[in-house]
Amino acid sequence: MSHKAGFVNIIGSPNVGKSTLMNLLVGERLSIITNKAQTTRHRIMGIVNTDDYQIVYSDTPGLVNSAYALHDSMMAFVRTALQDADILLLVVEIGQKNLNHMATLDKIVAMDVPIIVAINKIDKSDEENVKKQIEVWKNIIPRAEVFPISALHKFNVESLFDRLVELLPQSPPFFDKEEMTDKPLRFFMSEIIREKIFMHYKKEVPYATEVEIESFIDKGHIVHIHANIMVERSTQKGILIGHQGKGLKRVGTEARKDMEKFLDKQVFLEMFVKVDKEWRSKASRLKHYGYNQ
Ligand SMILES: Nc1nc2c(ncn2[C@@H]2O[C@H](COP(=O)(O)OP(=O)(O)OP(=O)(O)O)[C@@H](O)[C@H]2O)c(=O)[nH]1
Ligand SMILES: [Mg+2]
Repeated sequence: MSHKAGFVNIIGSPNVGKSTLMNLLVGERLSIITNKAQTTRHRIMGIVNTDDYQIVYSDTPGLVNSAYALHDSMMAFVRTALQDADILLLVVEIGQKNLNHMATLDKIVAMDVPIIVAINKIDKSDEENVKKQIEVWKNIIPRAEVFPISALHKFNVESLFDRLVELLPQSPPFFDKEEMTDKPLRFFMSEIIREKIFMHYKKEVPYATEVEIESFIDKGHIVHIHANIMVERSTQKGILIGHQGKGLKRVGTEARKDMEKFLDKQVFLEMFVKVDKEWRSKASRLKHYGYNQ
């Protein structure tokens, strides 16, 4: 039998559960998840391999109307994901009657690859509403297949997965069959720290924060990680560190625990908070942090 492989690219509005769904489909905690919009900033690939097929999922940032250069980079990741999809997986949430970005919806409607709309968070609704919602999305994208799911409660995701495998085109694998992602370990370490900052800080602080792994040294039984947390202003630095350093300490403790789970090794984590003035609006800084493609 011939081999199947393809890119299943996950697109949608912010906070609808794209990352939750990708982690579930891949079976690993690759993407960070928080209850705040715009958590994901990169295109993150999660690869599922068997002898017969390879599915390359891409989690992408939620669709945004650009307010600063970082948003442009985030949307550039979405654009490439629209271009190279073999199957487009549009995630929406229950109650959502449209996409927050009409230009992207127009592009999706015009695509000639299979489109699946996953209506997520149906645990928050009832059967009647779910039926209505399916009709809403069938009207918006008539040729899409619609799957009501709950990524959080792992409901109906298996049938979605089976359908994706069916739709996968015949192709040799794109990546080595041992690979699970396109990103290096350092990337996941920085994302774990960012997740804790998104969880524990309000307003601008999470959005003004970037995390850079200065060094990652594997000493066998323990990994030494030195991370710089960059913020845009000194007031944000103060907020992040918190009274007597308690804020930063909490981030460090929680991040280290998650890193140890991810790496299955002991971790020694050192973090420093620094100011990188208006990094979100500067092309050169965004490039430095790995955003420009
Ligand atoms: N009730 C419910 N909540 C869910 C479900 N799936 C995800 N969530 C929650 O929705 C929030 C956003 O989830 P994410 O997976 O980070 O959403 P996202 O679409 O990746 O968000 P961005 O990266 O910001 O665009 C989190 O608090 C999740 O726990 C679901 O099936 N039901
Ligand atoms: Mg996400």
